[in-house]
Amino acid sequence: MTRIVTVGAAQLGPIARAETRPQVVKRLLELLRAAKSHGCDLAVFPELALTTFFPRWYFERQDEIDAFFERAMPSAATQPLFDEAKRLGIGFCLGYAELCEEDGRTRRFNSAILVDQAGRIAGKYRKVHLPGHAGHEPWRRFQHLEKRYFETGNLGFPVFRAFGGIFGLCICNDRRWPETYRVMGLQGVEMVLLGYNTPVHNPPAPEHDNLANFHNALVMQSGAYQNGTWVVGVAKAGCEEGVEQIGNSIVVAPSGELVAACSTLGDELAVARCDLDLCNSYKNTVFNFARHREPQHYGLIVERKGAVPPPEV
Ligand code: CDT
Repeated sequence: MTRIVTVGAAQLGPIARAETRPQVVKRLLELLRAAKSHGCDLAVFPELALTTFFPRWYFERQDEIDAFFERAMPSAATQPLFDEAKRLGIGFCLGYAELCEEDGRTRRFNSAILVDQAGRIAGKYRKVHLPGHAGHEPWRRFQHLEKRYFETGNLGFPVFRAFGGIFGLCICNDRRWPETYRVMGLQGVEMVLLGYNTPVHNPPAPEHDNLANFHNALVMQSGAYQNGTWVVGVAKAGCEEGVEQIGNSIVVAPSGELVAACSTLGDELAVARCDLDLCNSYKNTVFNFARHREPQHYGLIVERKGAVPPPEV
């Protein structure tokens, strides 16, 4: 059997701080139309795709921070994207900063949505693994203040039925954690969509800098193979406000192989024709979880209050 989903990894080049939402949405619309003309069912945009990566700055004024957030989705600025996607009959995945009223208070999340070909929001995810720090660290060349500006996502790692298959979302740093893929893998995920903003330079560990692209591919290729799923990873790339960010947006098959990749650090589309049924070849054999996974033998100690912490090594 074949269940083909043609996907466009819609990489963005840098977004300047001064760039307005309408200017950014115009870029997204161009990529969306290019994706449609290449036969895509779905275009995947990066993390925080509507603004510059603002956690690189320390802001004290809440109104300055909140200017980067969307209060509704669609928002007035993103409505043209929804309208055009519906008109073209193409879906999309979009990362954005979400401000909402929930549990009687204002909350802020680093979020992503999956929109189907009819323009309906088919799924939403809020980033769980927030990297960086919460306090100003002036010794850094640039900040990474996700822990200051966002709350930890409270939706788990759900999967969604869309595009004739089972889809999951995660965001940037989530891709480095095996749990991300495994939690979705245990729910039968067939395609994981994710966007990222990854600086080449990691101030606390500069010795990793020359491995940034290697680690990017490594985590997505292993996550795909070990869970028998497609993975589509899409960058906001290039030199944004003086900070170099990696590109290397890729589409990974359930075999772990790369089937499409971007080659620039600018706005670029990489297209792959993905057969969701290829997942079965892995999910029904090597990674048949029901037959071969042995969680009861992993010696897993569930964290509990009062448990003795492991010795420091
Ligand atoms: N946006 C985001 O999550 N970026 C982080 C940078 C951490 S530094 C290694 C990432 O994991 O790519």
